[in-house]
Amino acid sequence: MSCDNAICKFNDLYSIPGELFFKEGNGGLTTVCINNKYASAEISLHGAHVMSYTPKGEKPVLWMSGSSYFQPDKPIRGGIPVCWPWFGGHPSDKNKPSHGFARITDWHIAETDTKPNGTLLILRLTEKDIPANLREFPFEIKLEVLVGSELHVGLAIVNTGKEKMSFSAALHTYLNISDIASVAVEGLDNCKYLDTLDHIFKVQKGIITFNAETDRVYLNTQTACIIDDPGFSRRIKIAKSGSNSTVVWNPWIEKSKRMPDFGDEEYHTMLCIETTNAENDARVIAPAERHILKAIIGLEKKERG
Ligand code: TA6
Repeated sequence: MSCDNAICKFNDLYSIPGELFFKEGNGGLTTVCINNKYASAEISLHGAHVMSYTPKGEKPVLWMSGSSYFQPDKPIRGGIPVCWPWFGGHPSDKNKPSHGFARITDWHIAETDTKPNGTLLILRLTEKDIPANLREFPFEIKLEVLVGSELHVGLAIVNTGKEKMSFSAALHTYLNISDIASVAVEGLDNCKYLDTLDHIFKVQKGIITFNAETDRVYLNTQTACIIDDPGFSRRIKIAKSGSNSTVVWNPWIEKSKRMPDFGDEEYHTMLCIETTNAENDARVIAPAERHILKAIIGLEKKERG
C-alpha cells in the first residue's frame, strides 16, 4: 500500500486485521487500539503509555484524568506511566523531568502479534531517542504489553553500555475505583513503608483505607496487592515481578488542586498502586545485563455482600 503519513505506514506494517490498528488520538498522538475476545486497550506511542484496559463486560480497569495533557512535552495523567530511569525527582538535577524521560518520549514499534492468551505489542526506546541534555548512558528498553483476560505490562531494561547502569523505575498504574472512601488495599499487612509526606518509616497494620493524601513507598515486598472495591463489586489484583517495592498514592483534595492536569474532585475515583524499583529497591545492572519490571493486572469477581 502507498502511504503518505505515519499512521498509514504503521497500519501497513503492523496492524492485525480485526484486532490491532493505529489511529491519531488525543493531541494528535499516535495511538494503538487493541480489541480482542478478552478485552480492549489503547496505548500511546508517546511514553509507551497504556492509557486504557477494559475486559469485556467490565468497567474500565485503568483511570484517566479528564484534564490530562496529550502533548509531546508532557506526561499523560492516568493509565500506566512508565517512570524510568528515575522514580520521582532526578537524584541530583532538579531541572530534569519528574519520573524520568521515558514517559515524555515517543517510542518505536518493535512488534505486534496475536498470542493464544491475547494481543502482544512491543515498543522500544534507546538513548538515541533522547535529547542530549537528558542522555546519561547507553540503554535499550522495551515495553511488552499483552492484552488478554489480564493485562501484562513488562519493562525490559538492557544495559548496552560498557559501565554499570543505576536506575529506579515505576509502572505508575492508575486504577479506576468507585470511591476512594470505600475501597481497601490488601497485601501489605506488616510491611515497612516510607511515608513520603513526613519522611518517617512506619509499619502497615492490616488493610489500607483512605481518608487523606496518601503517598507511601512499601519496602521489601513482592506480594500482589488487591483493591477491594465494594462499590463496583470487584477486586482488582496487581501482581508483579522484578520489584521489591510498591507505591500507594492518592493525592486527595489539596494536591489535586495543585495539579493542572488533574481535576479537583477526581481523586475520589482513582488510586495508584505502583509496581516499582524505588528507594532501597533501586537497581544496578552490569553491561549486557537485563532487568524486567512487570505488572500483571486483573479482576476478581466480588461476591455481592
Ligand atoms: O508515585 C507517587 C508520586 O511520586 C507522588 O508523589 C506524585 O508526585 C505522583 O507520583 C505523580 O507525579 P507526577 O510527576 O506524575 O505528577
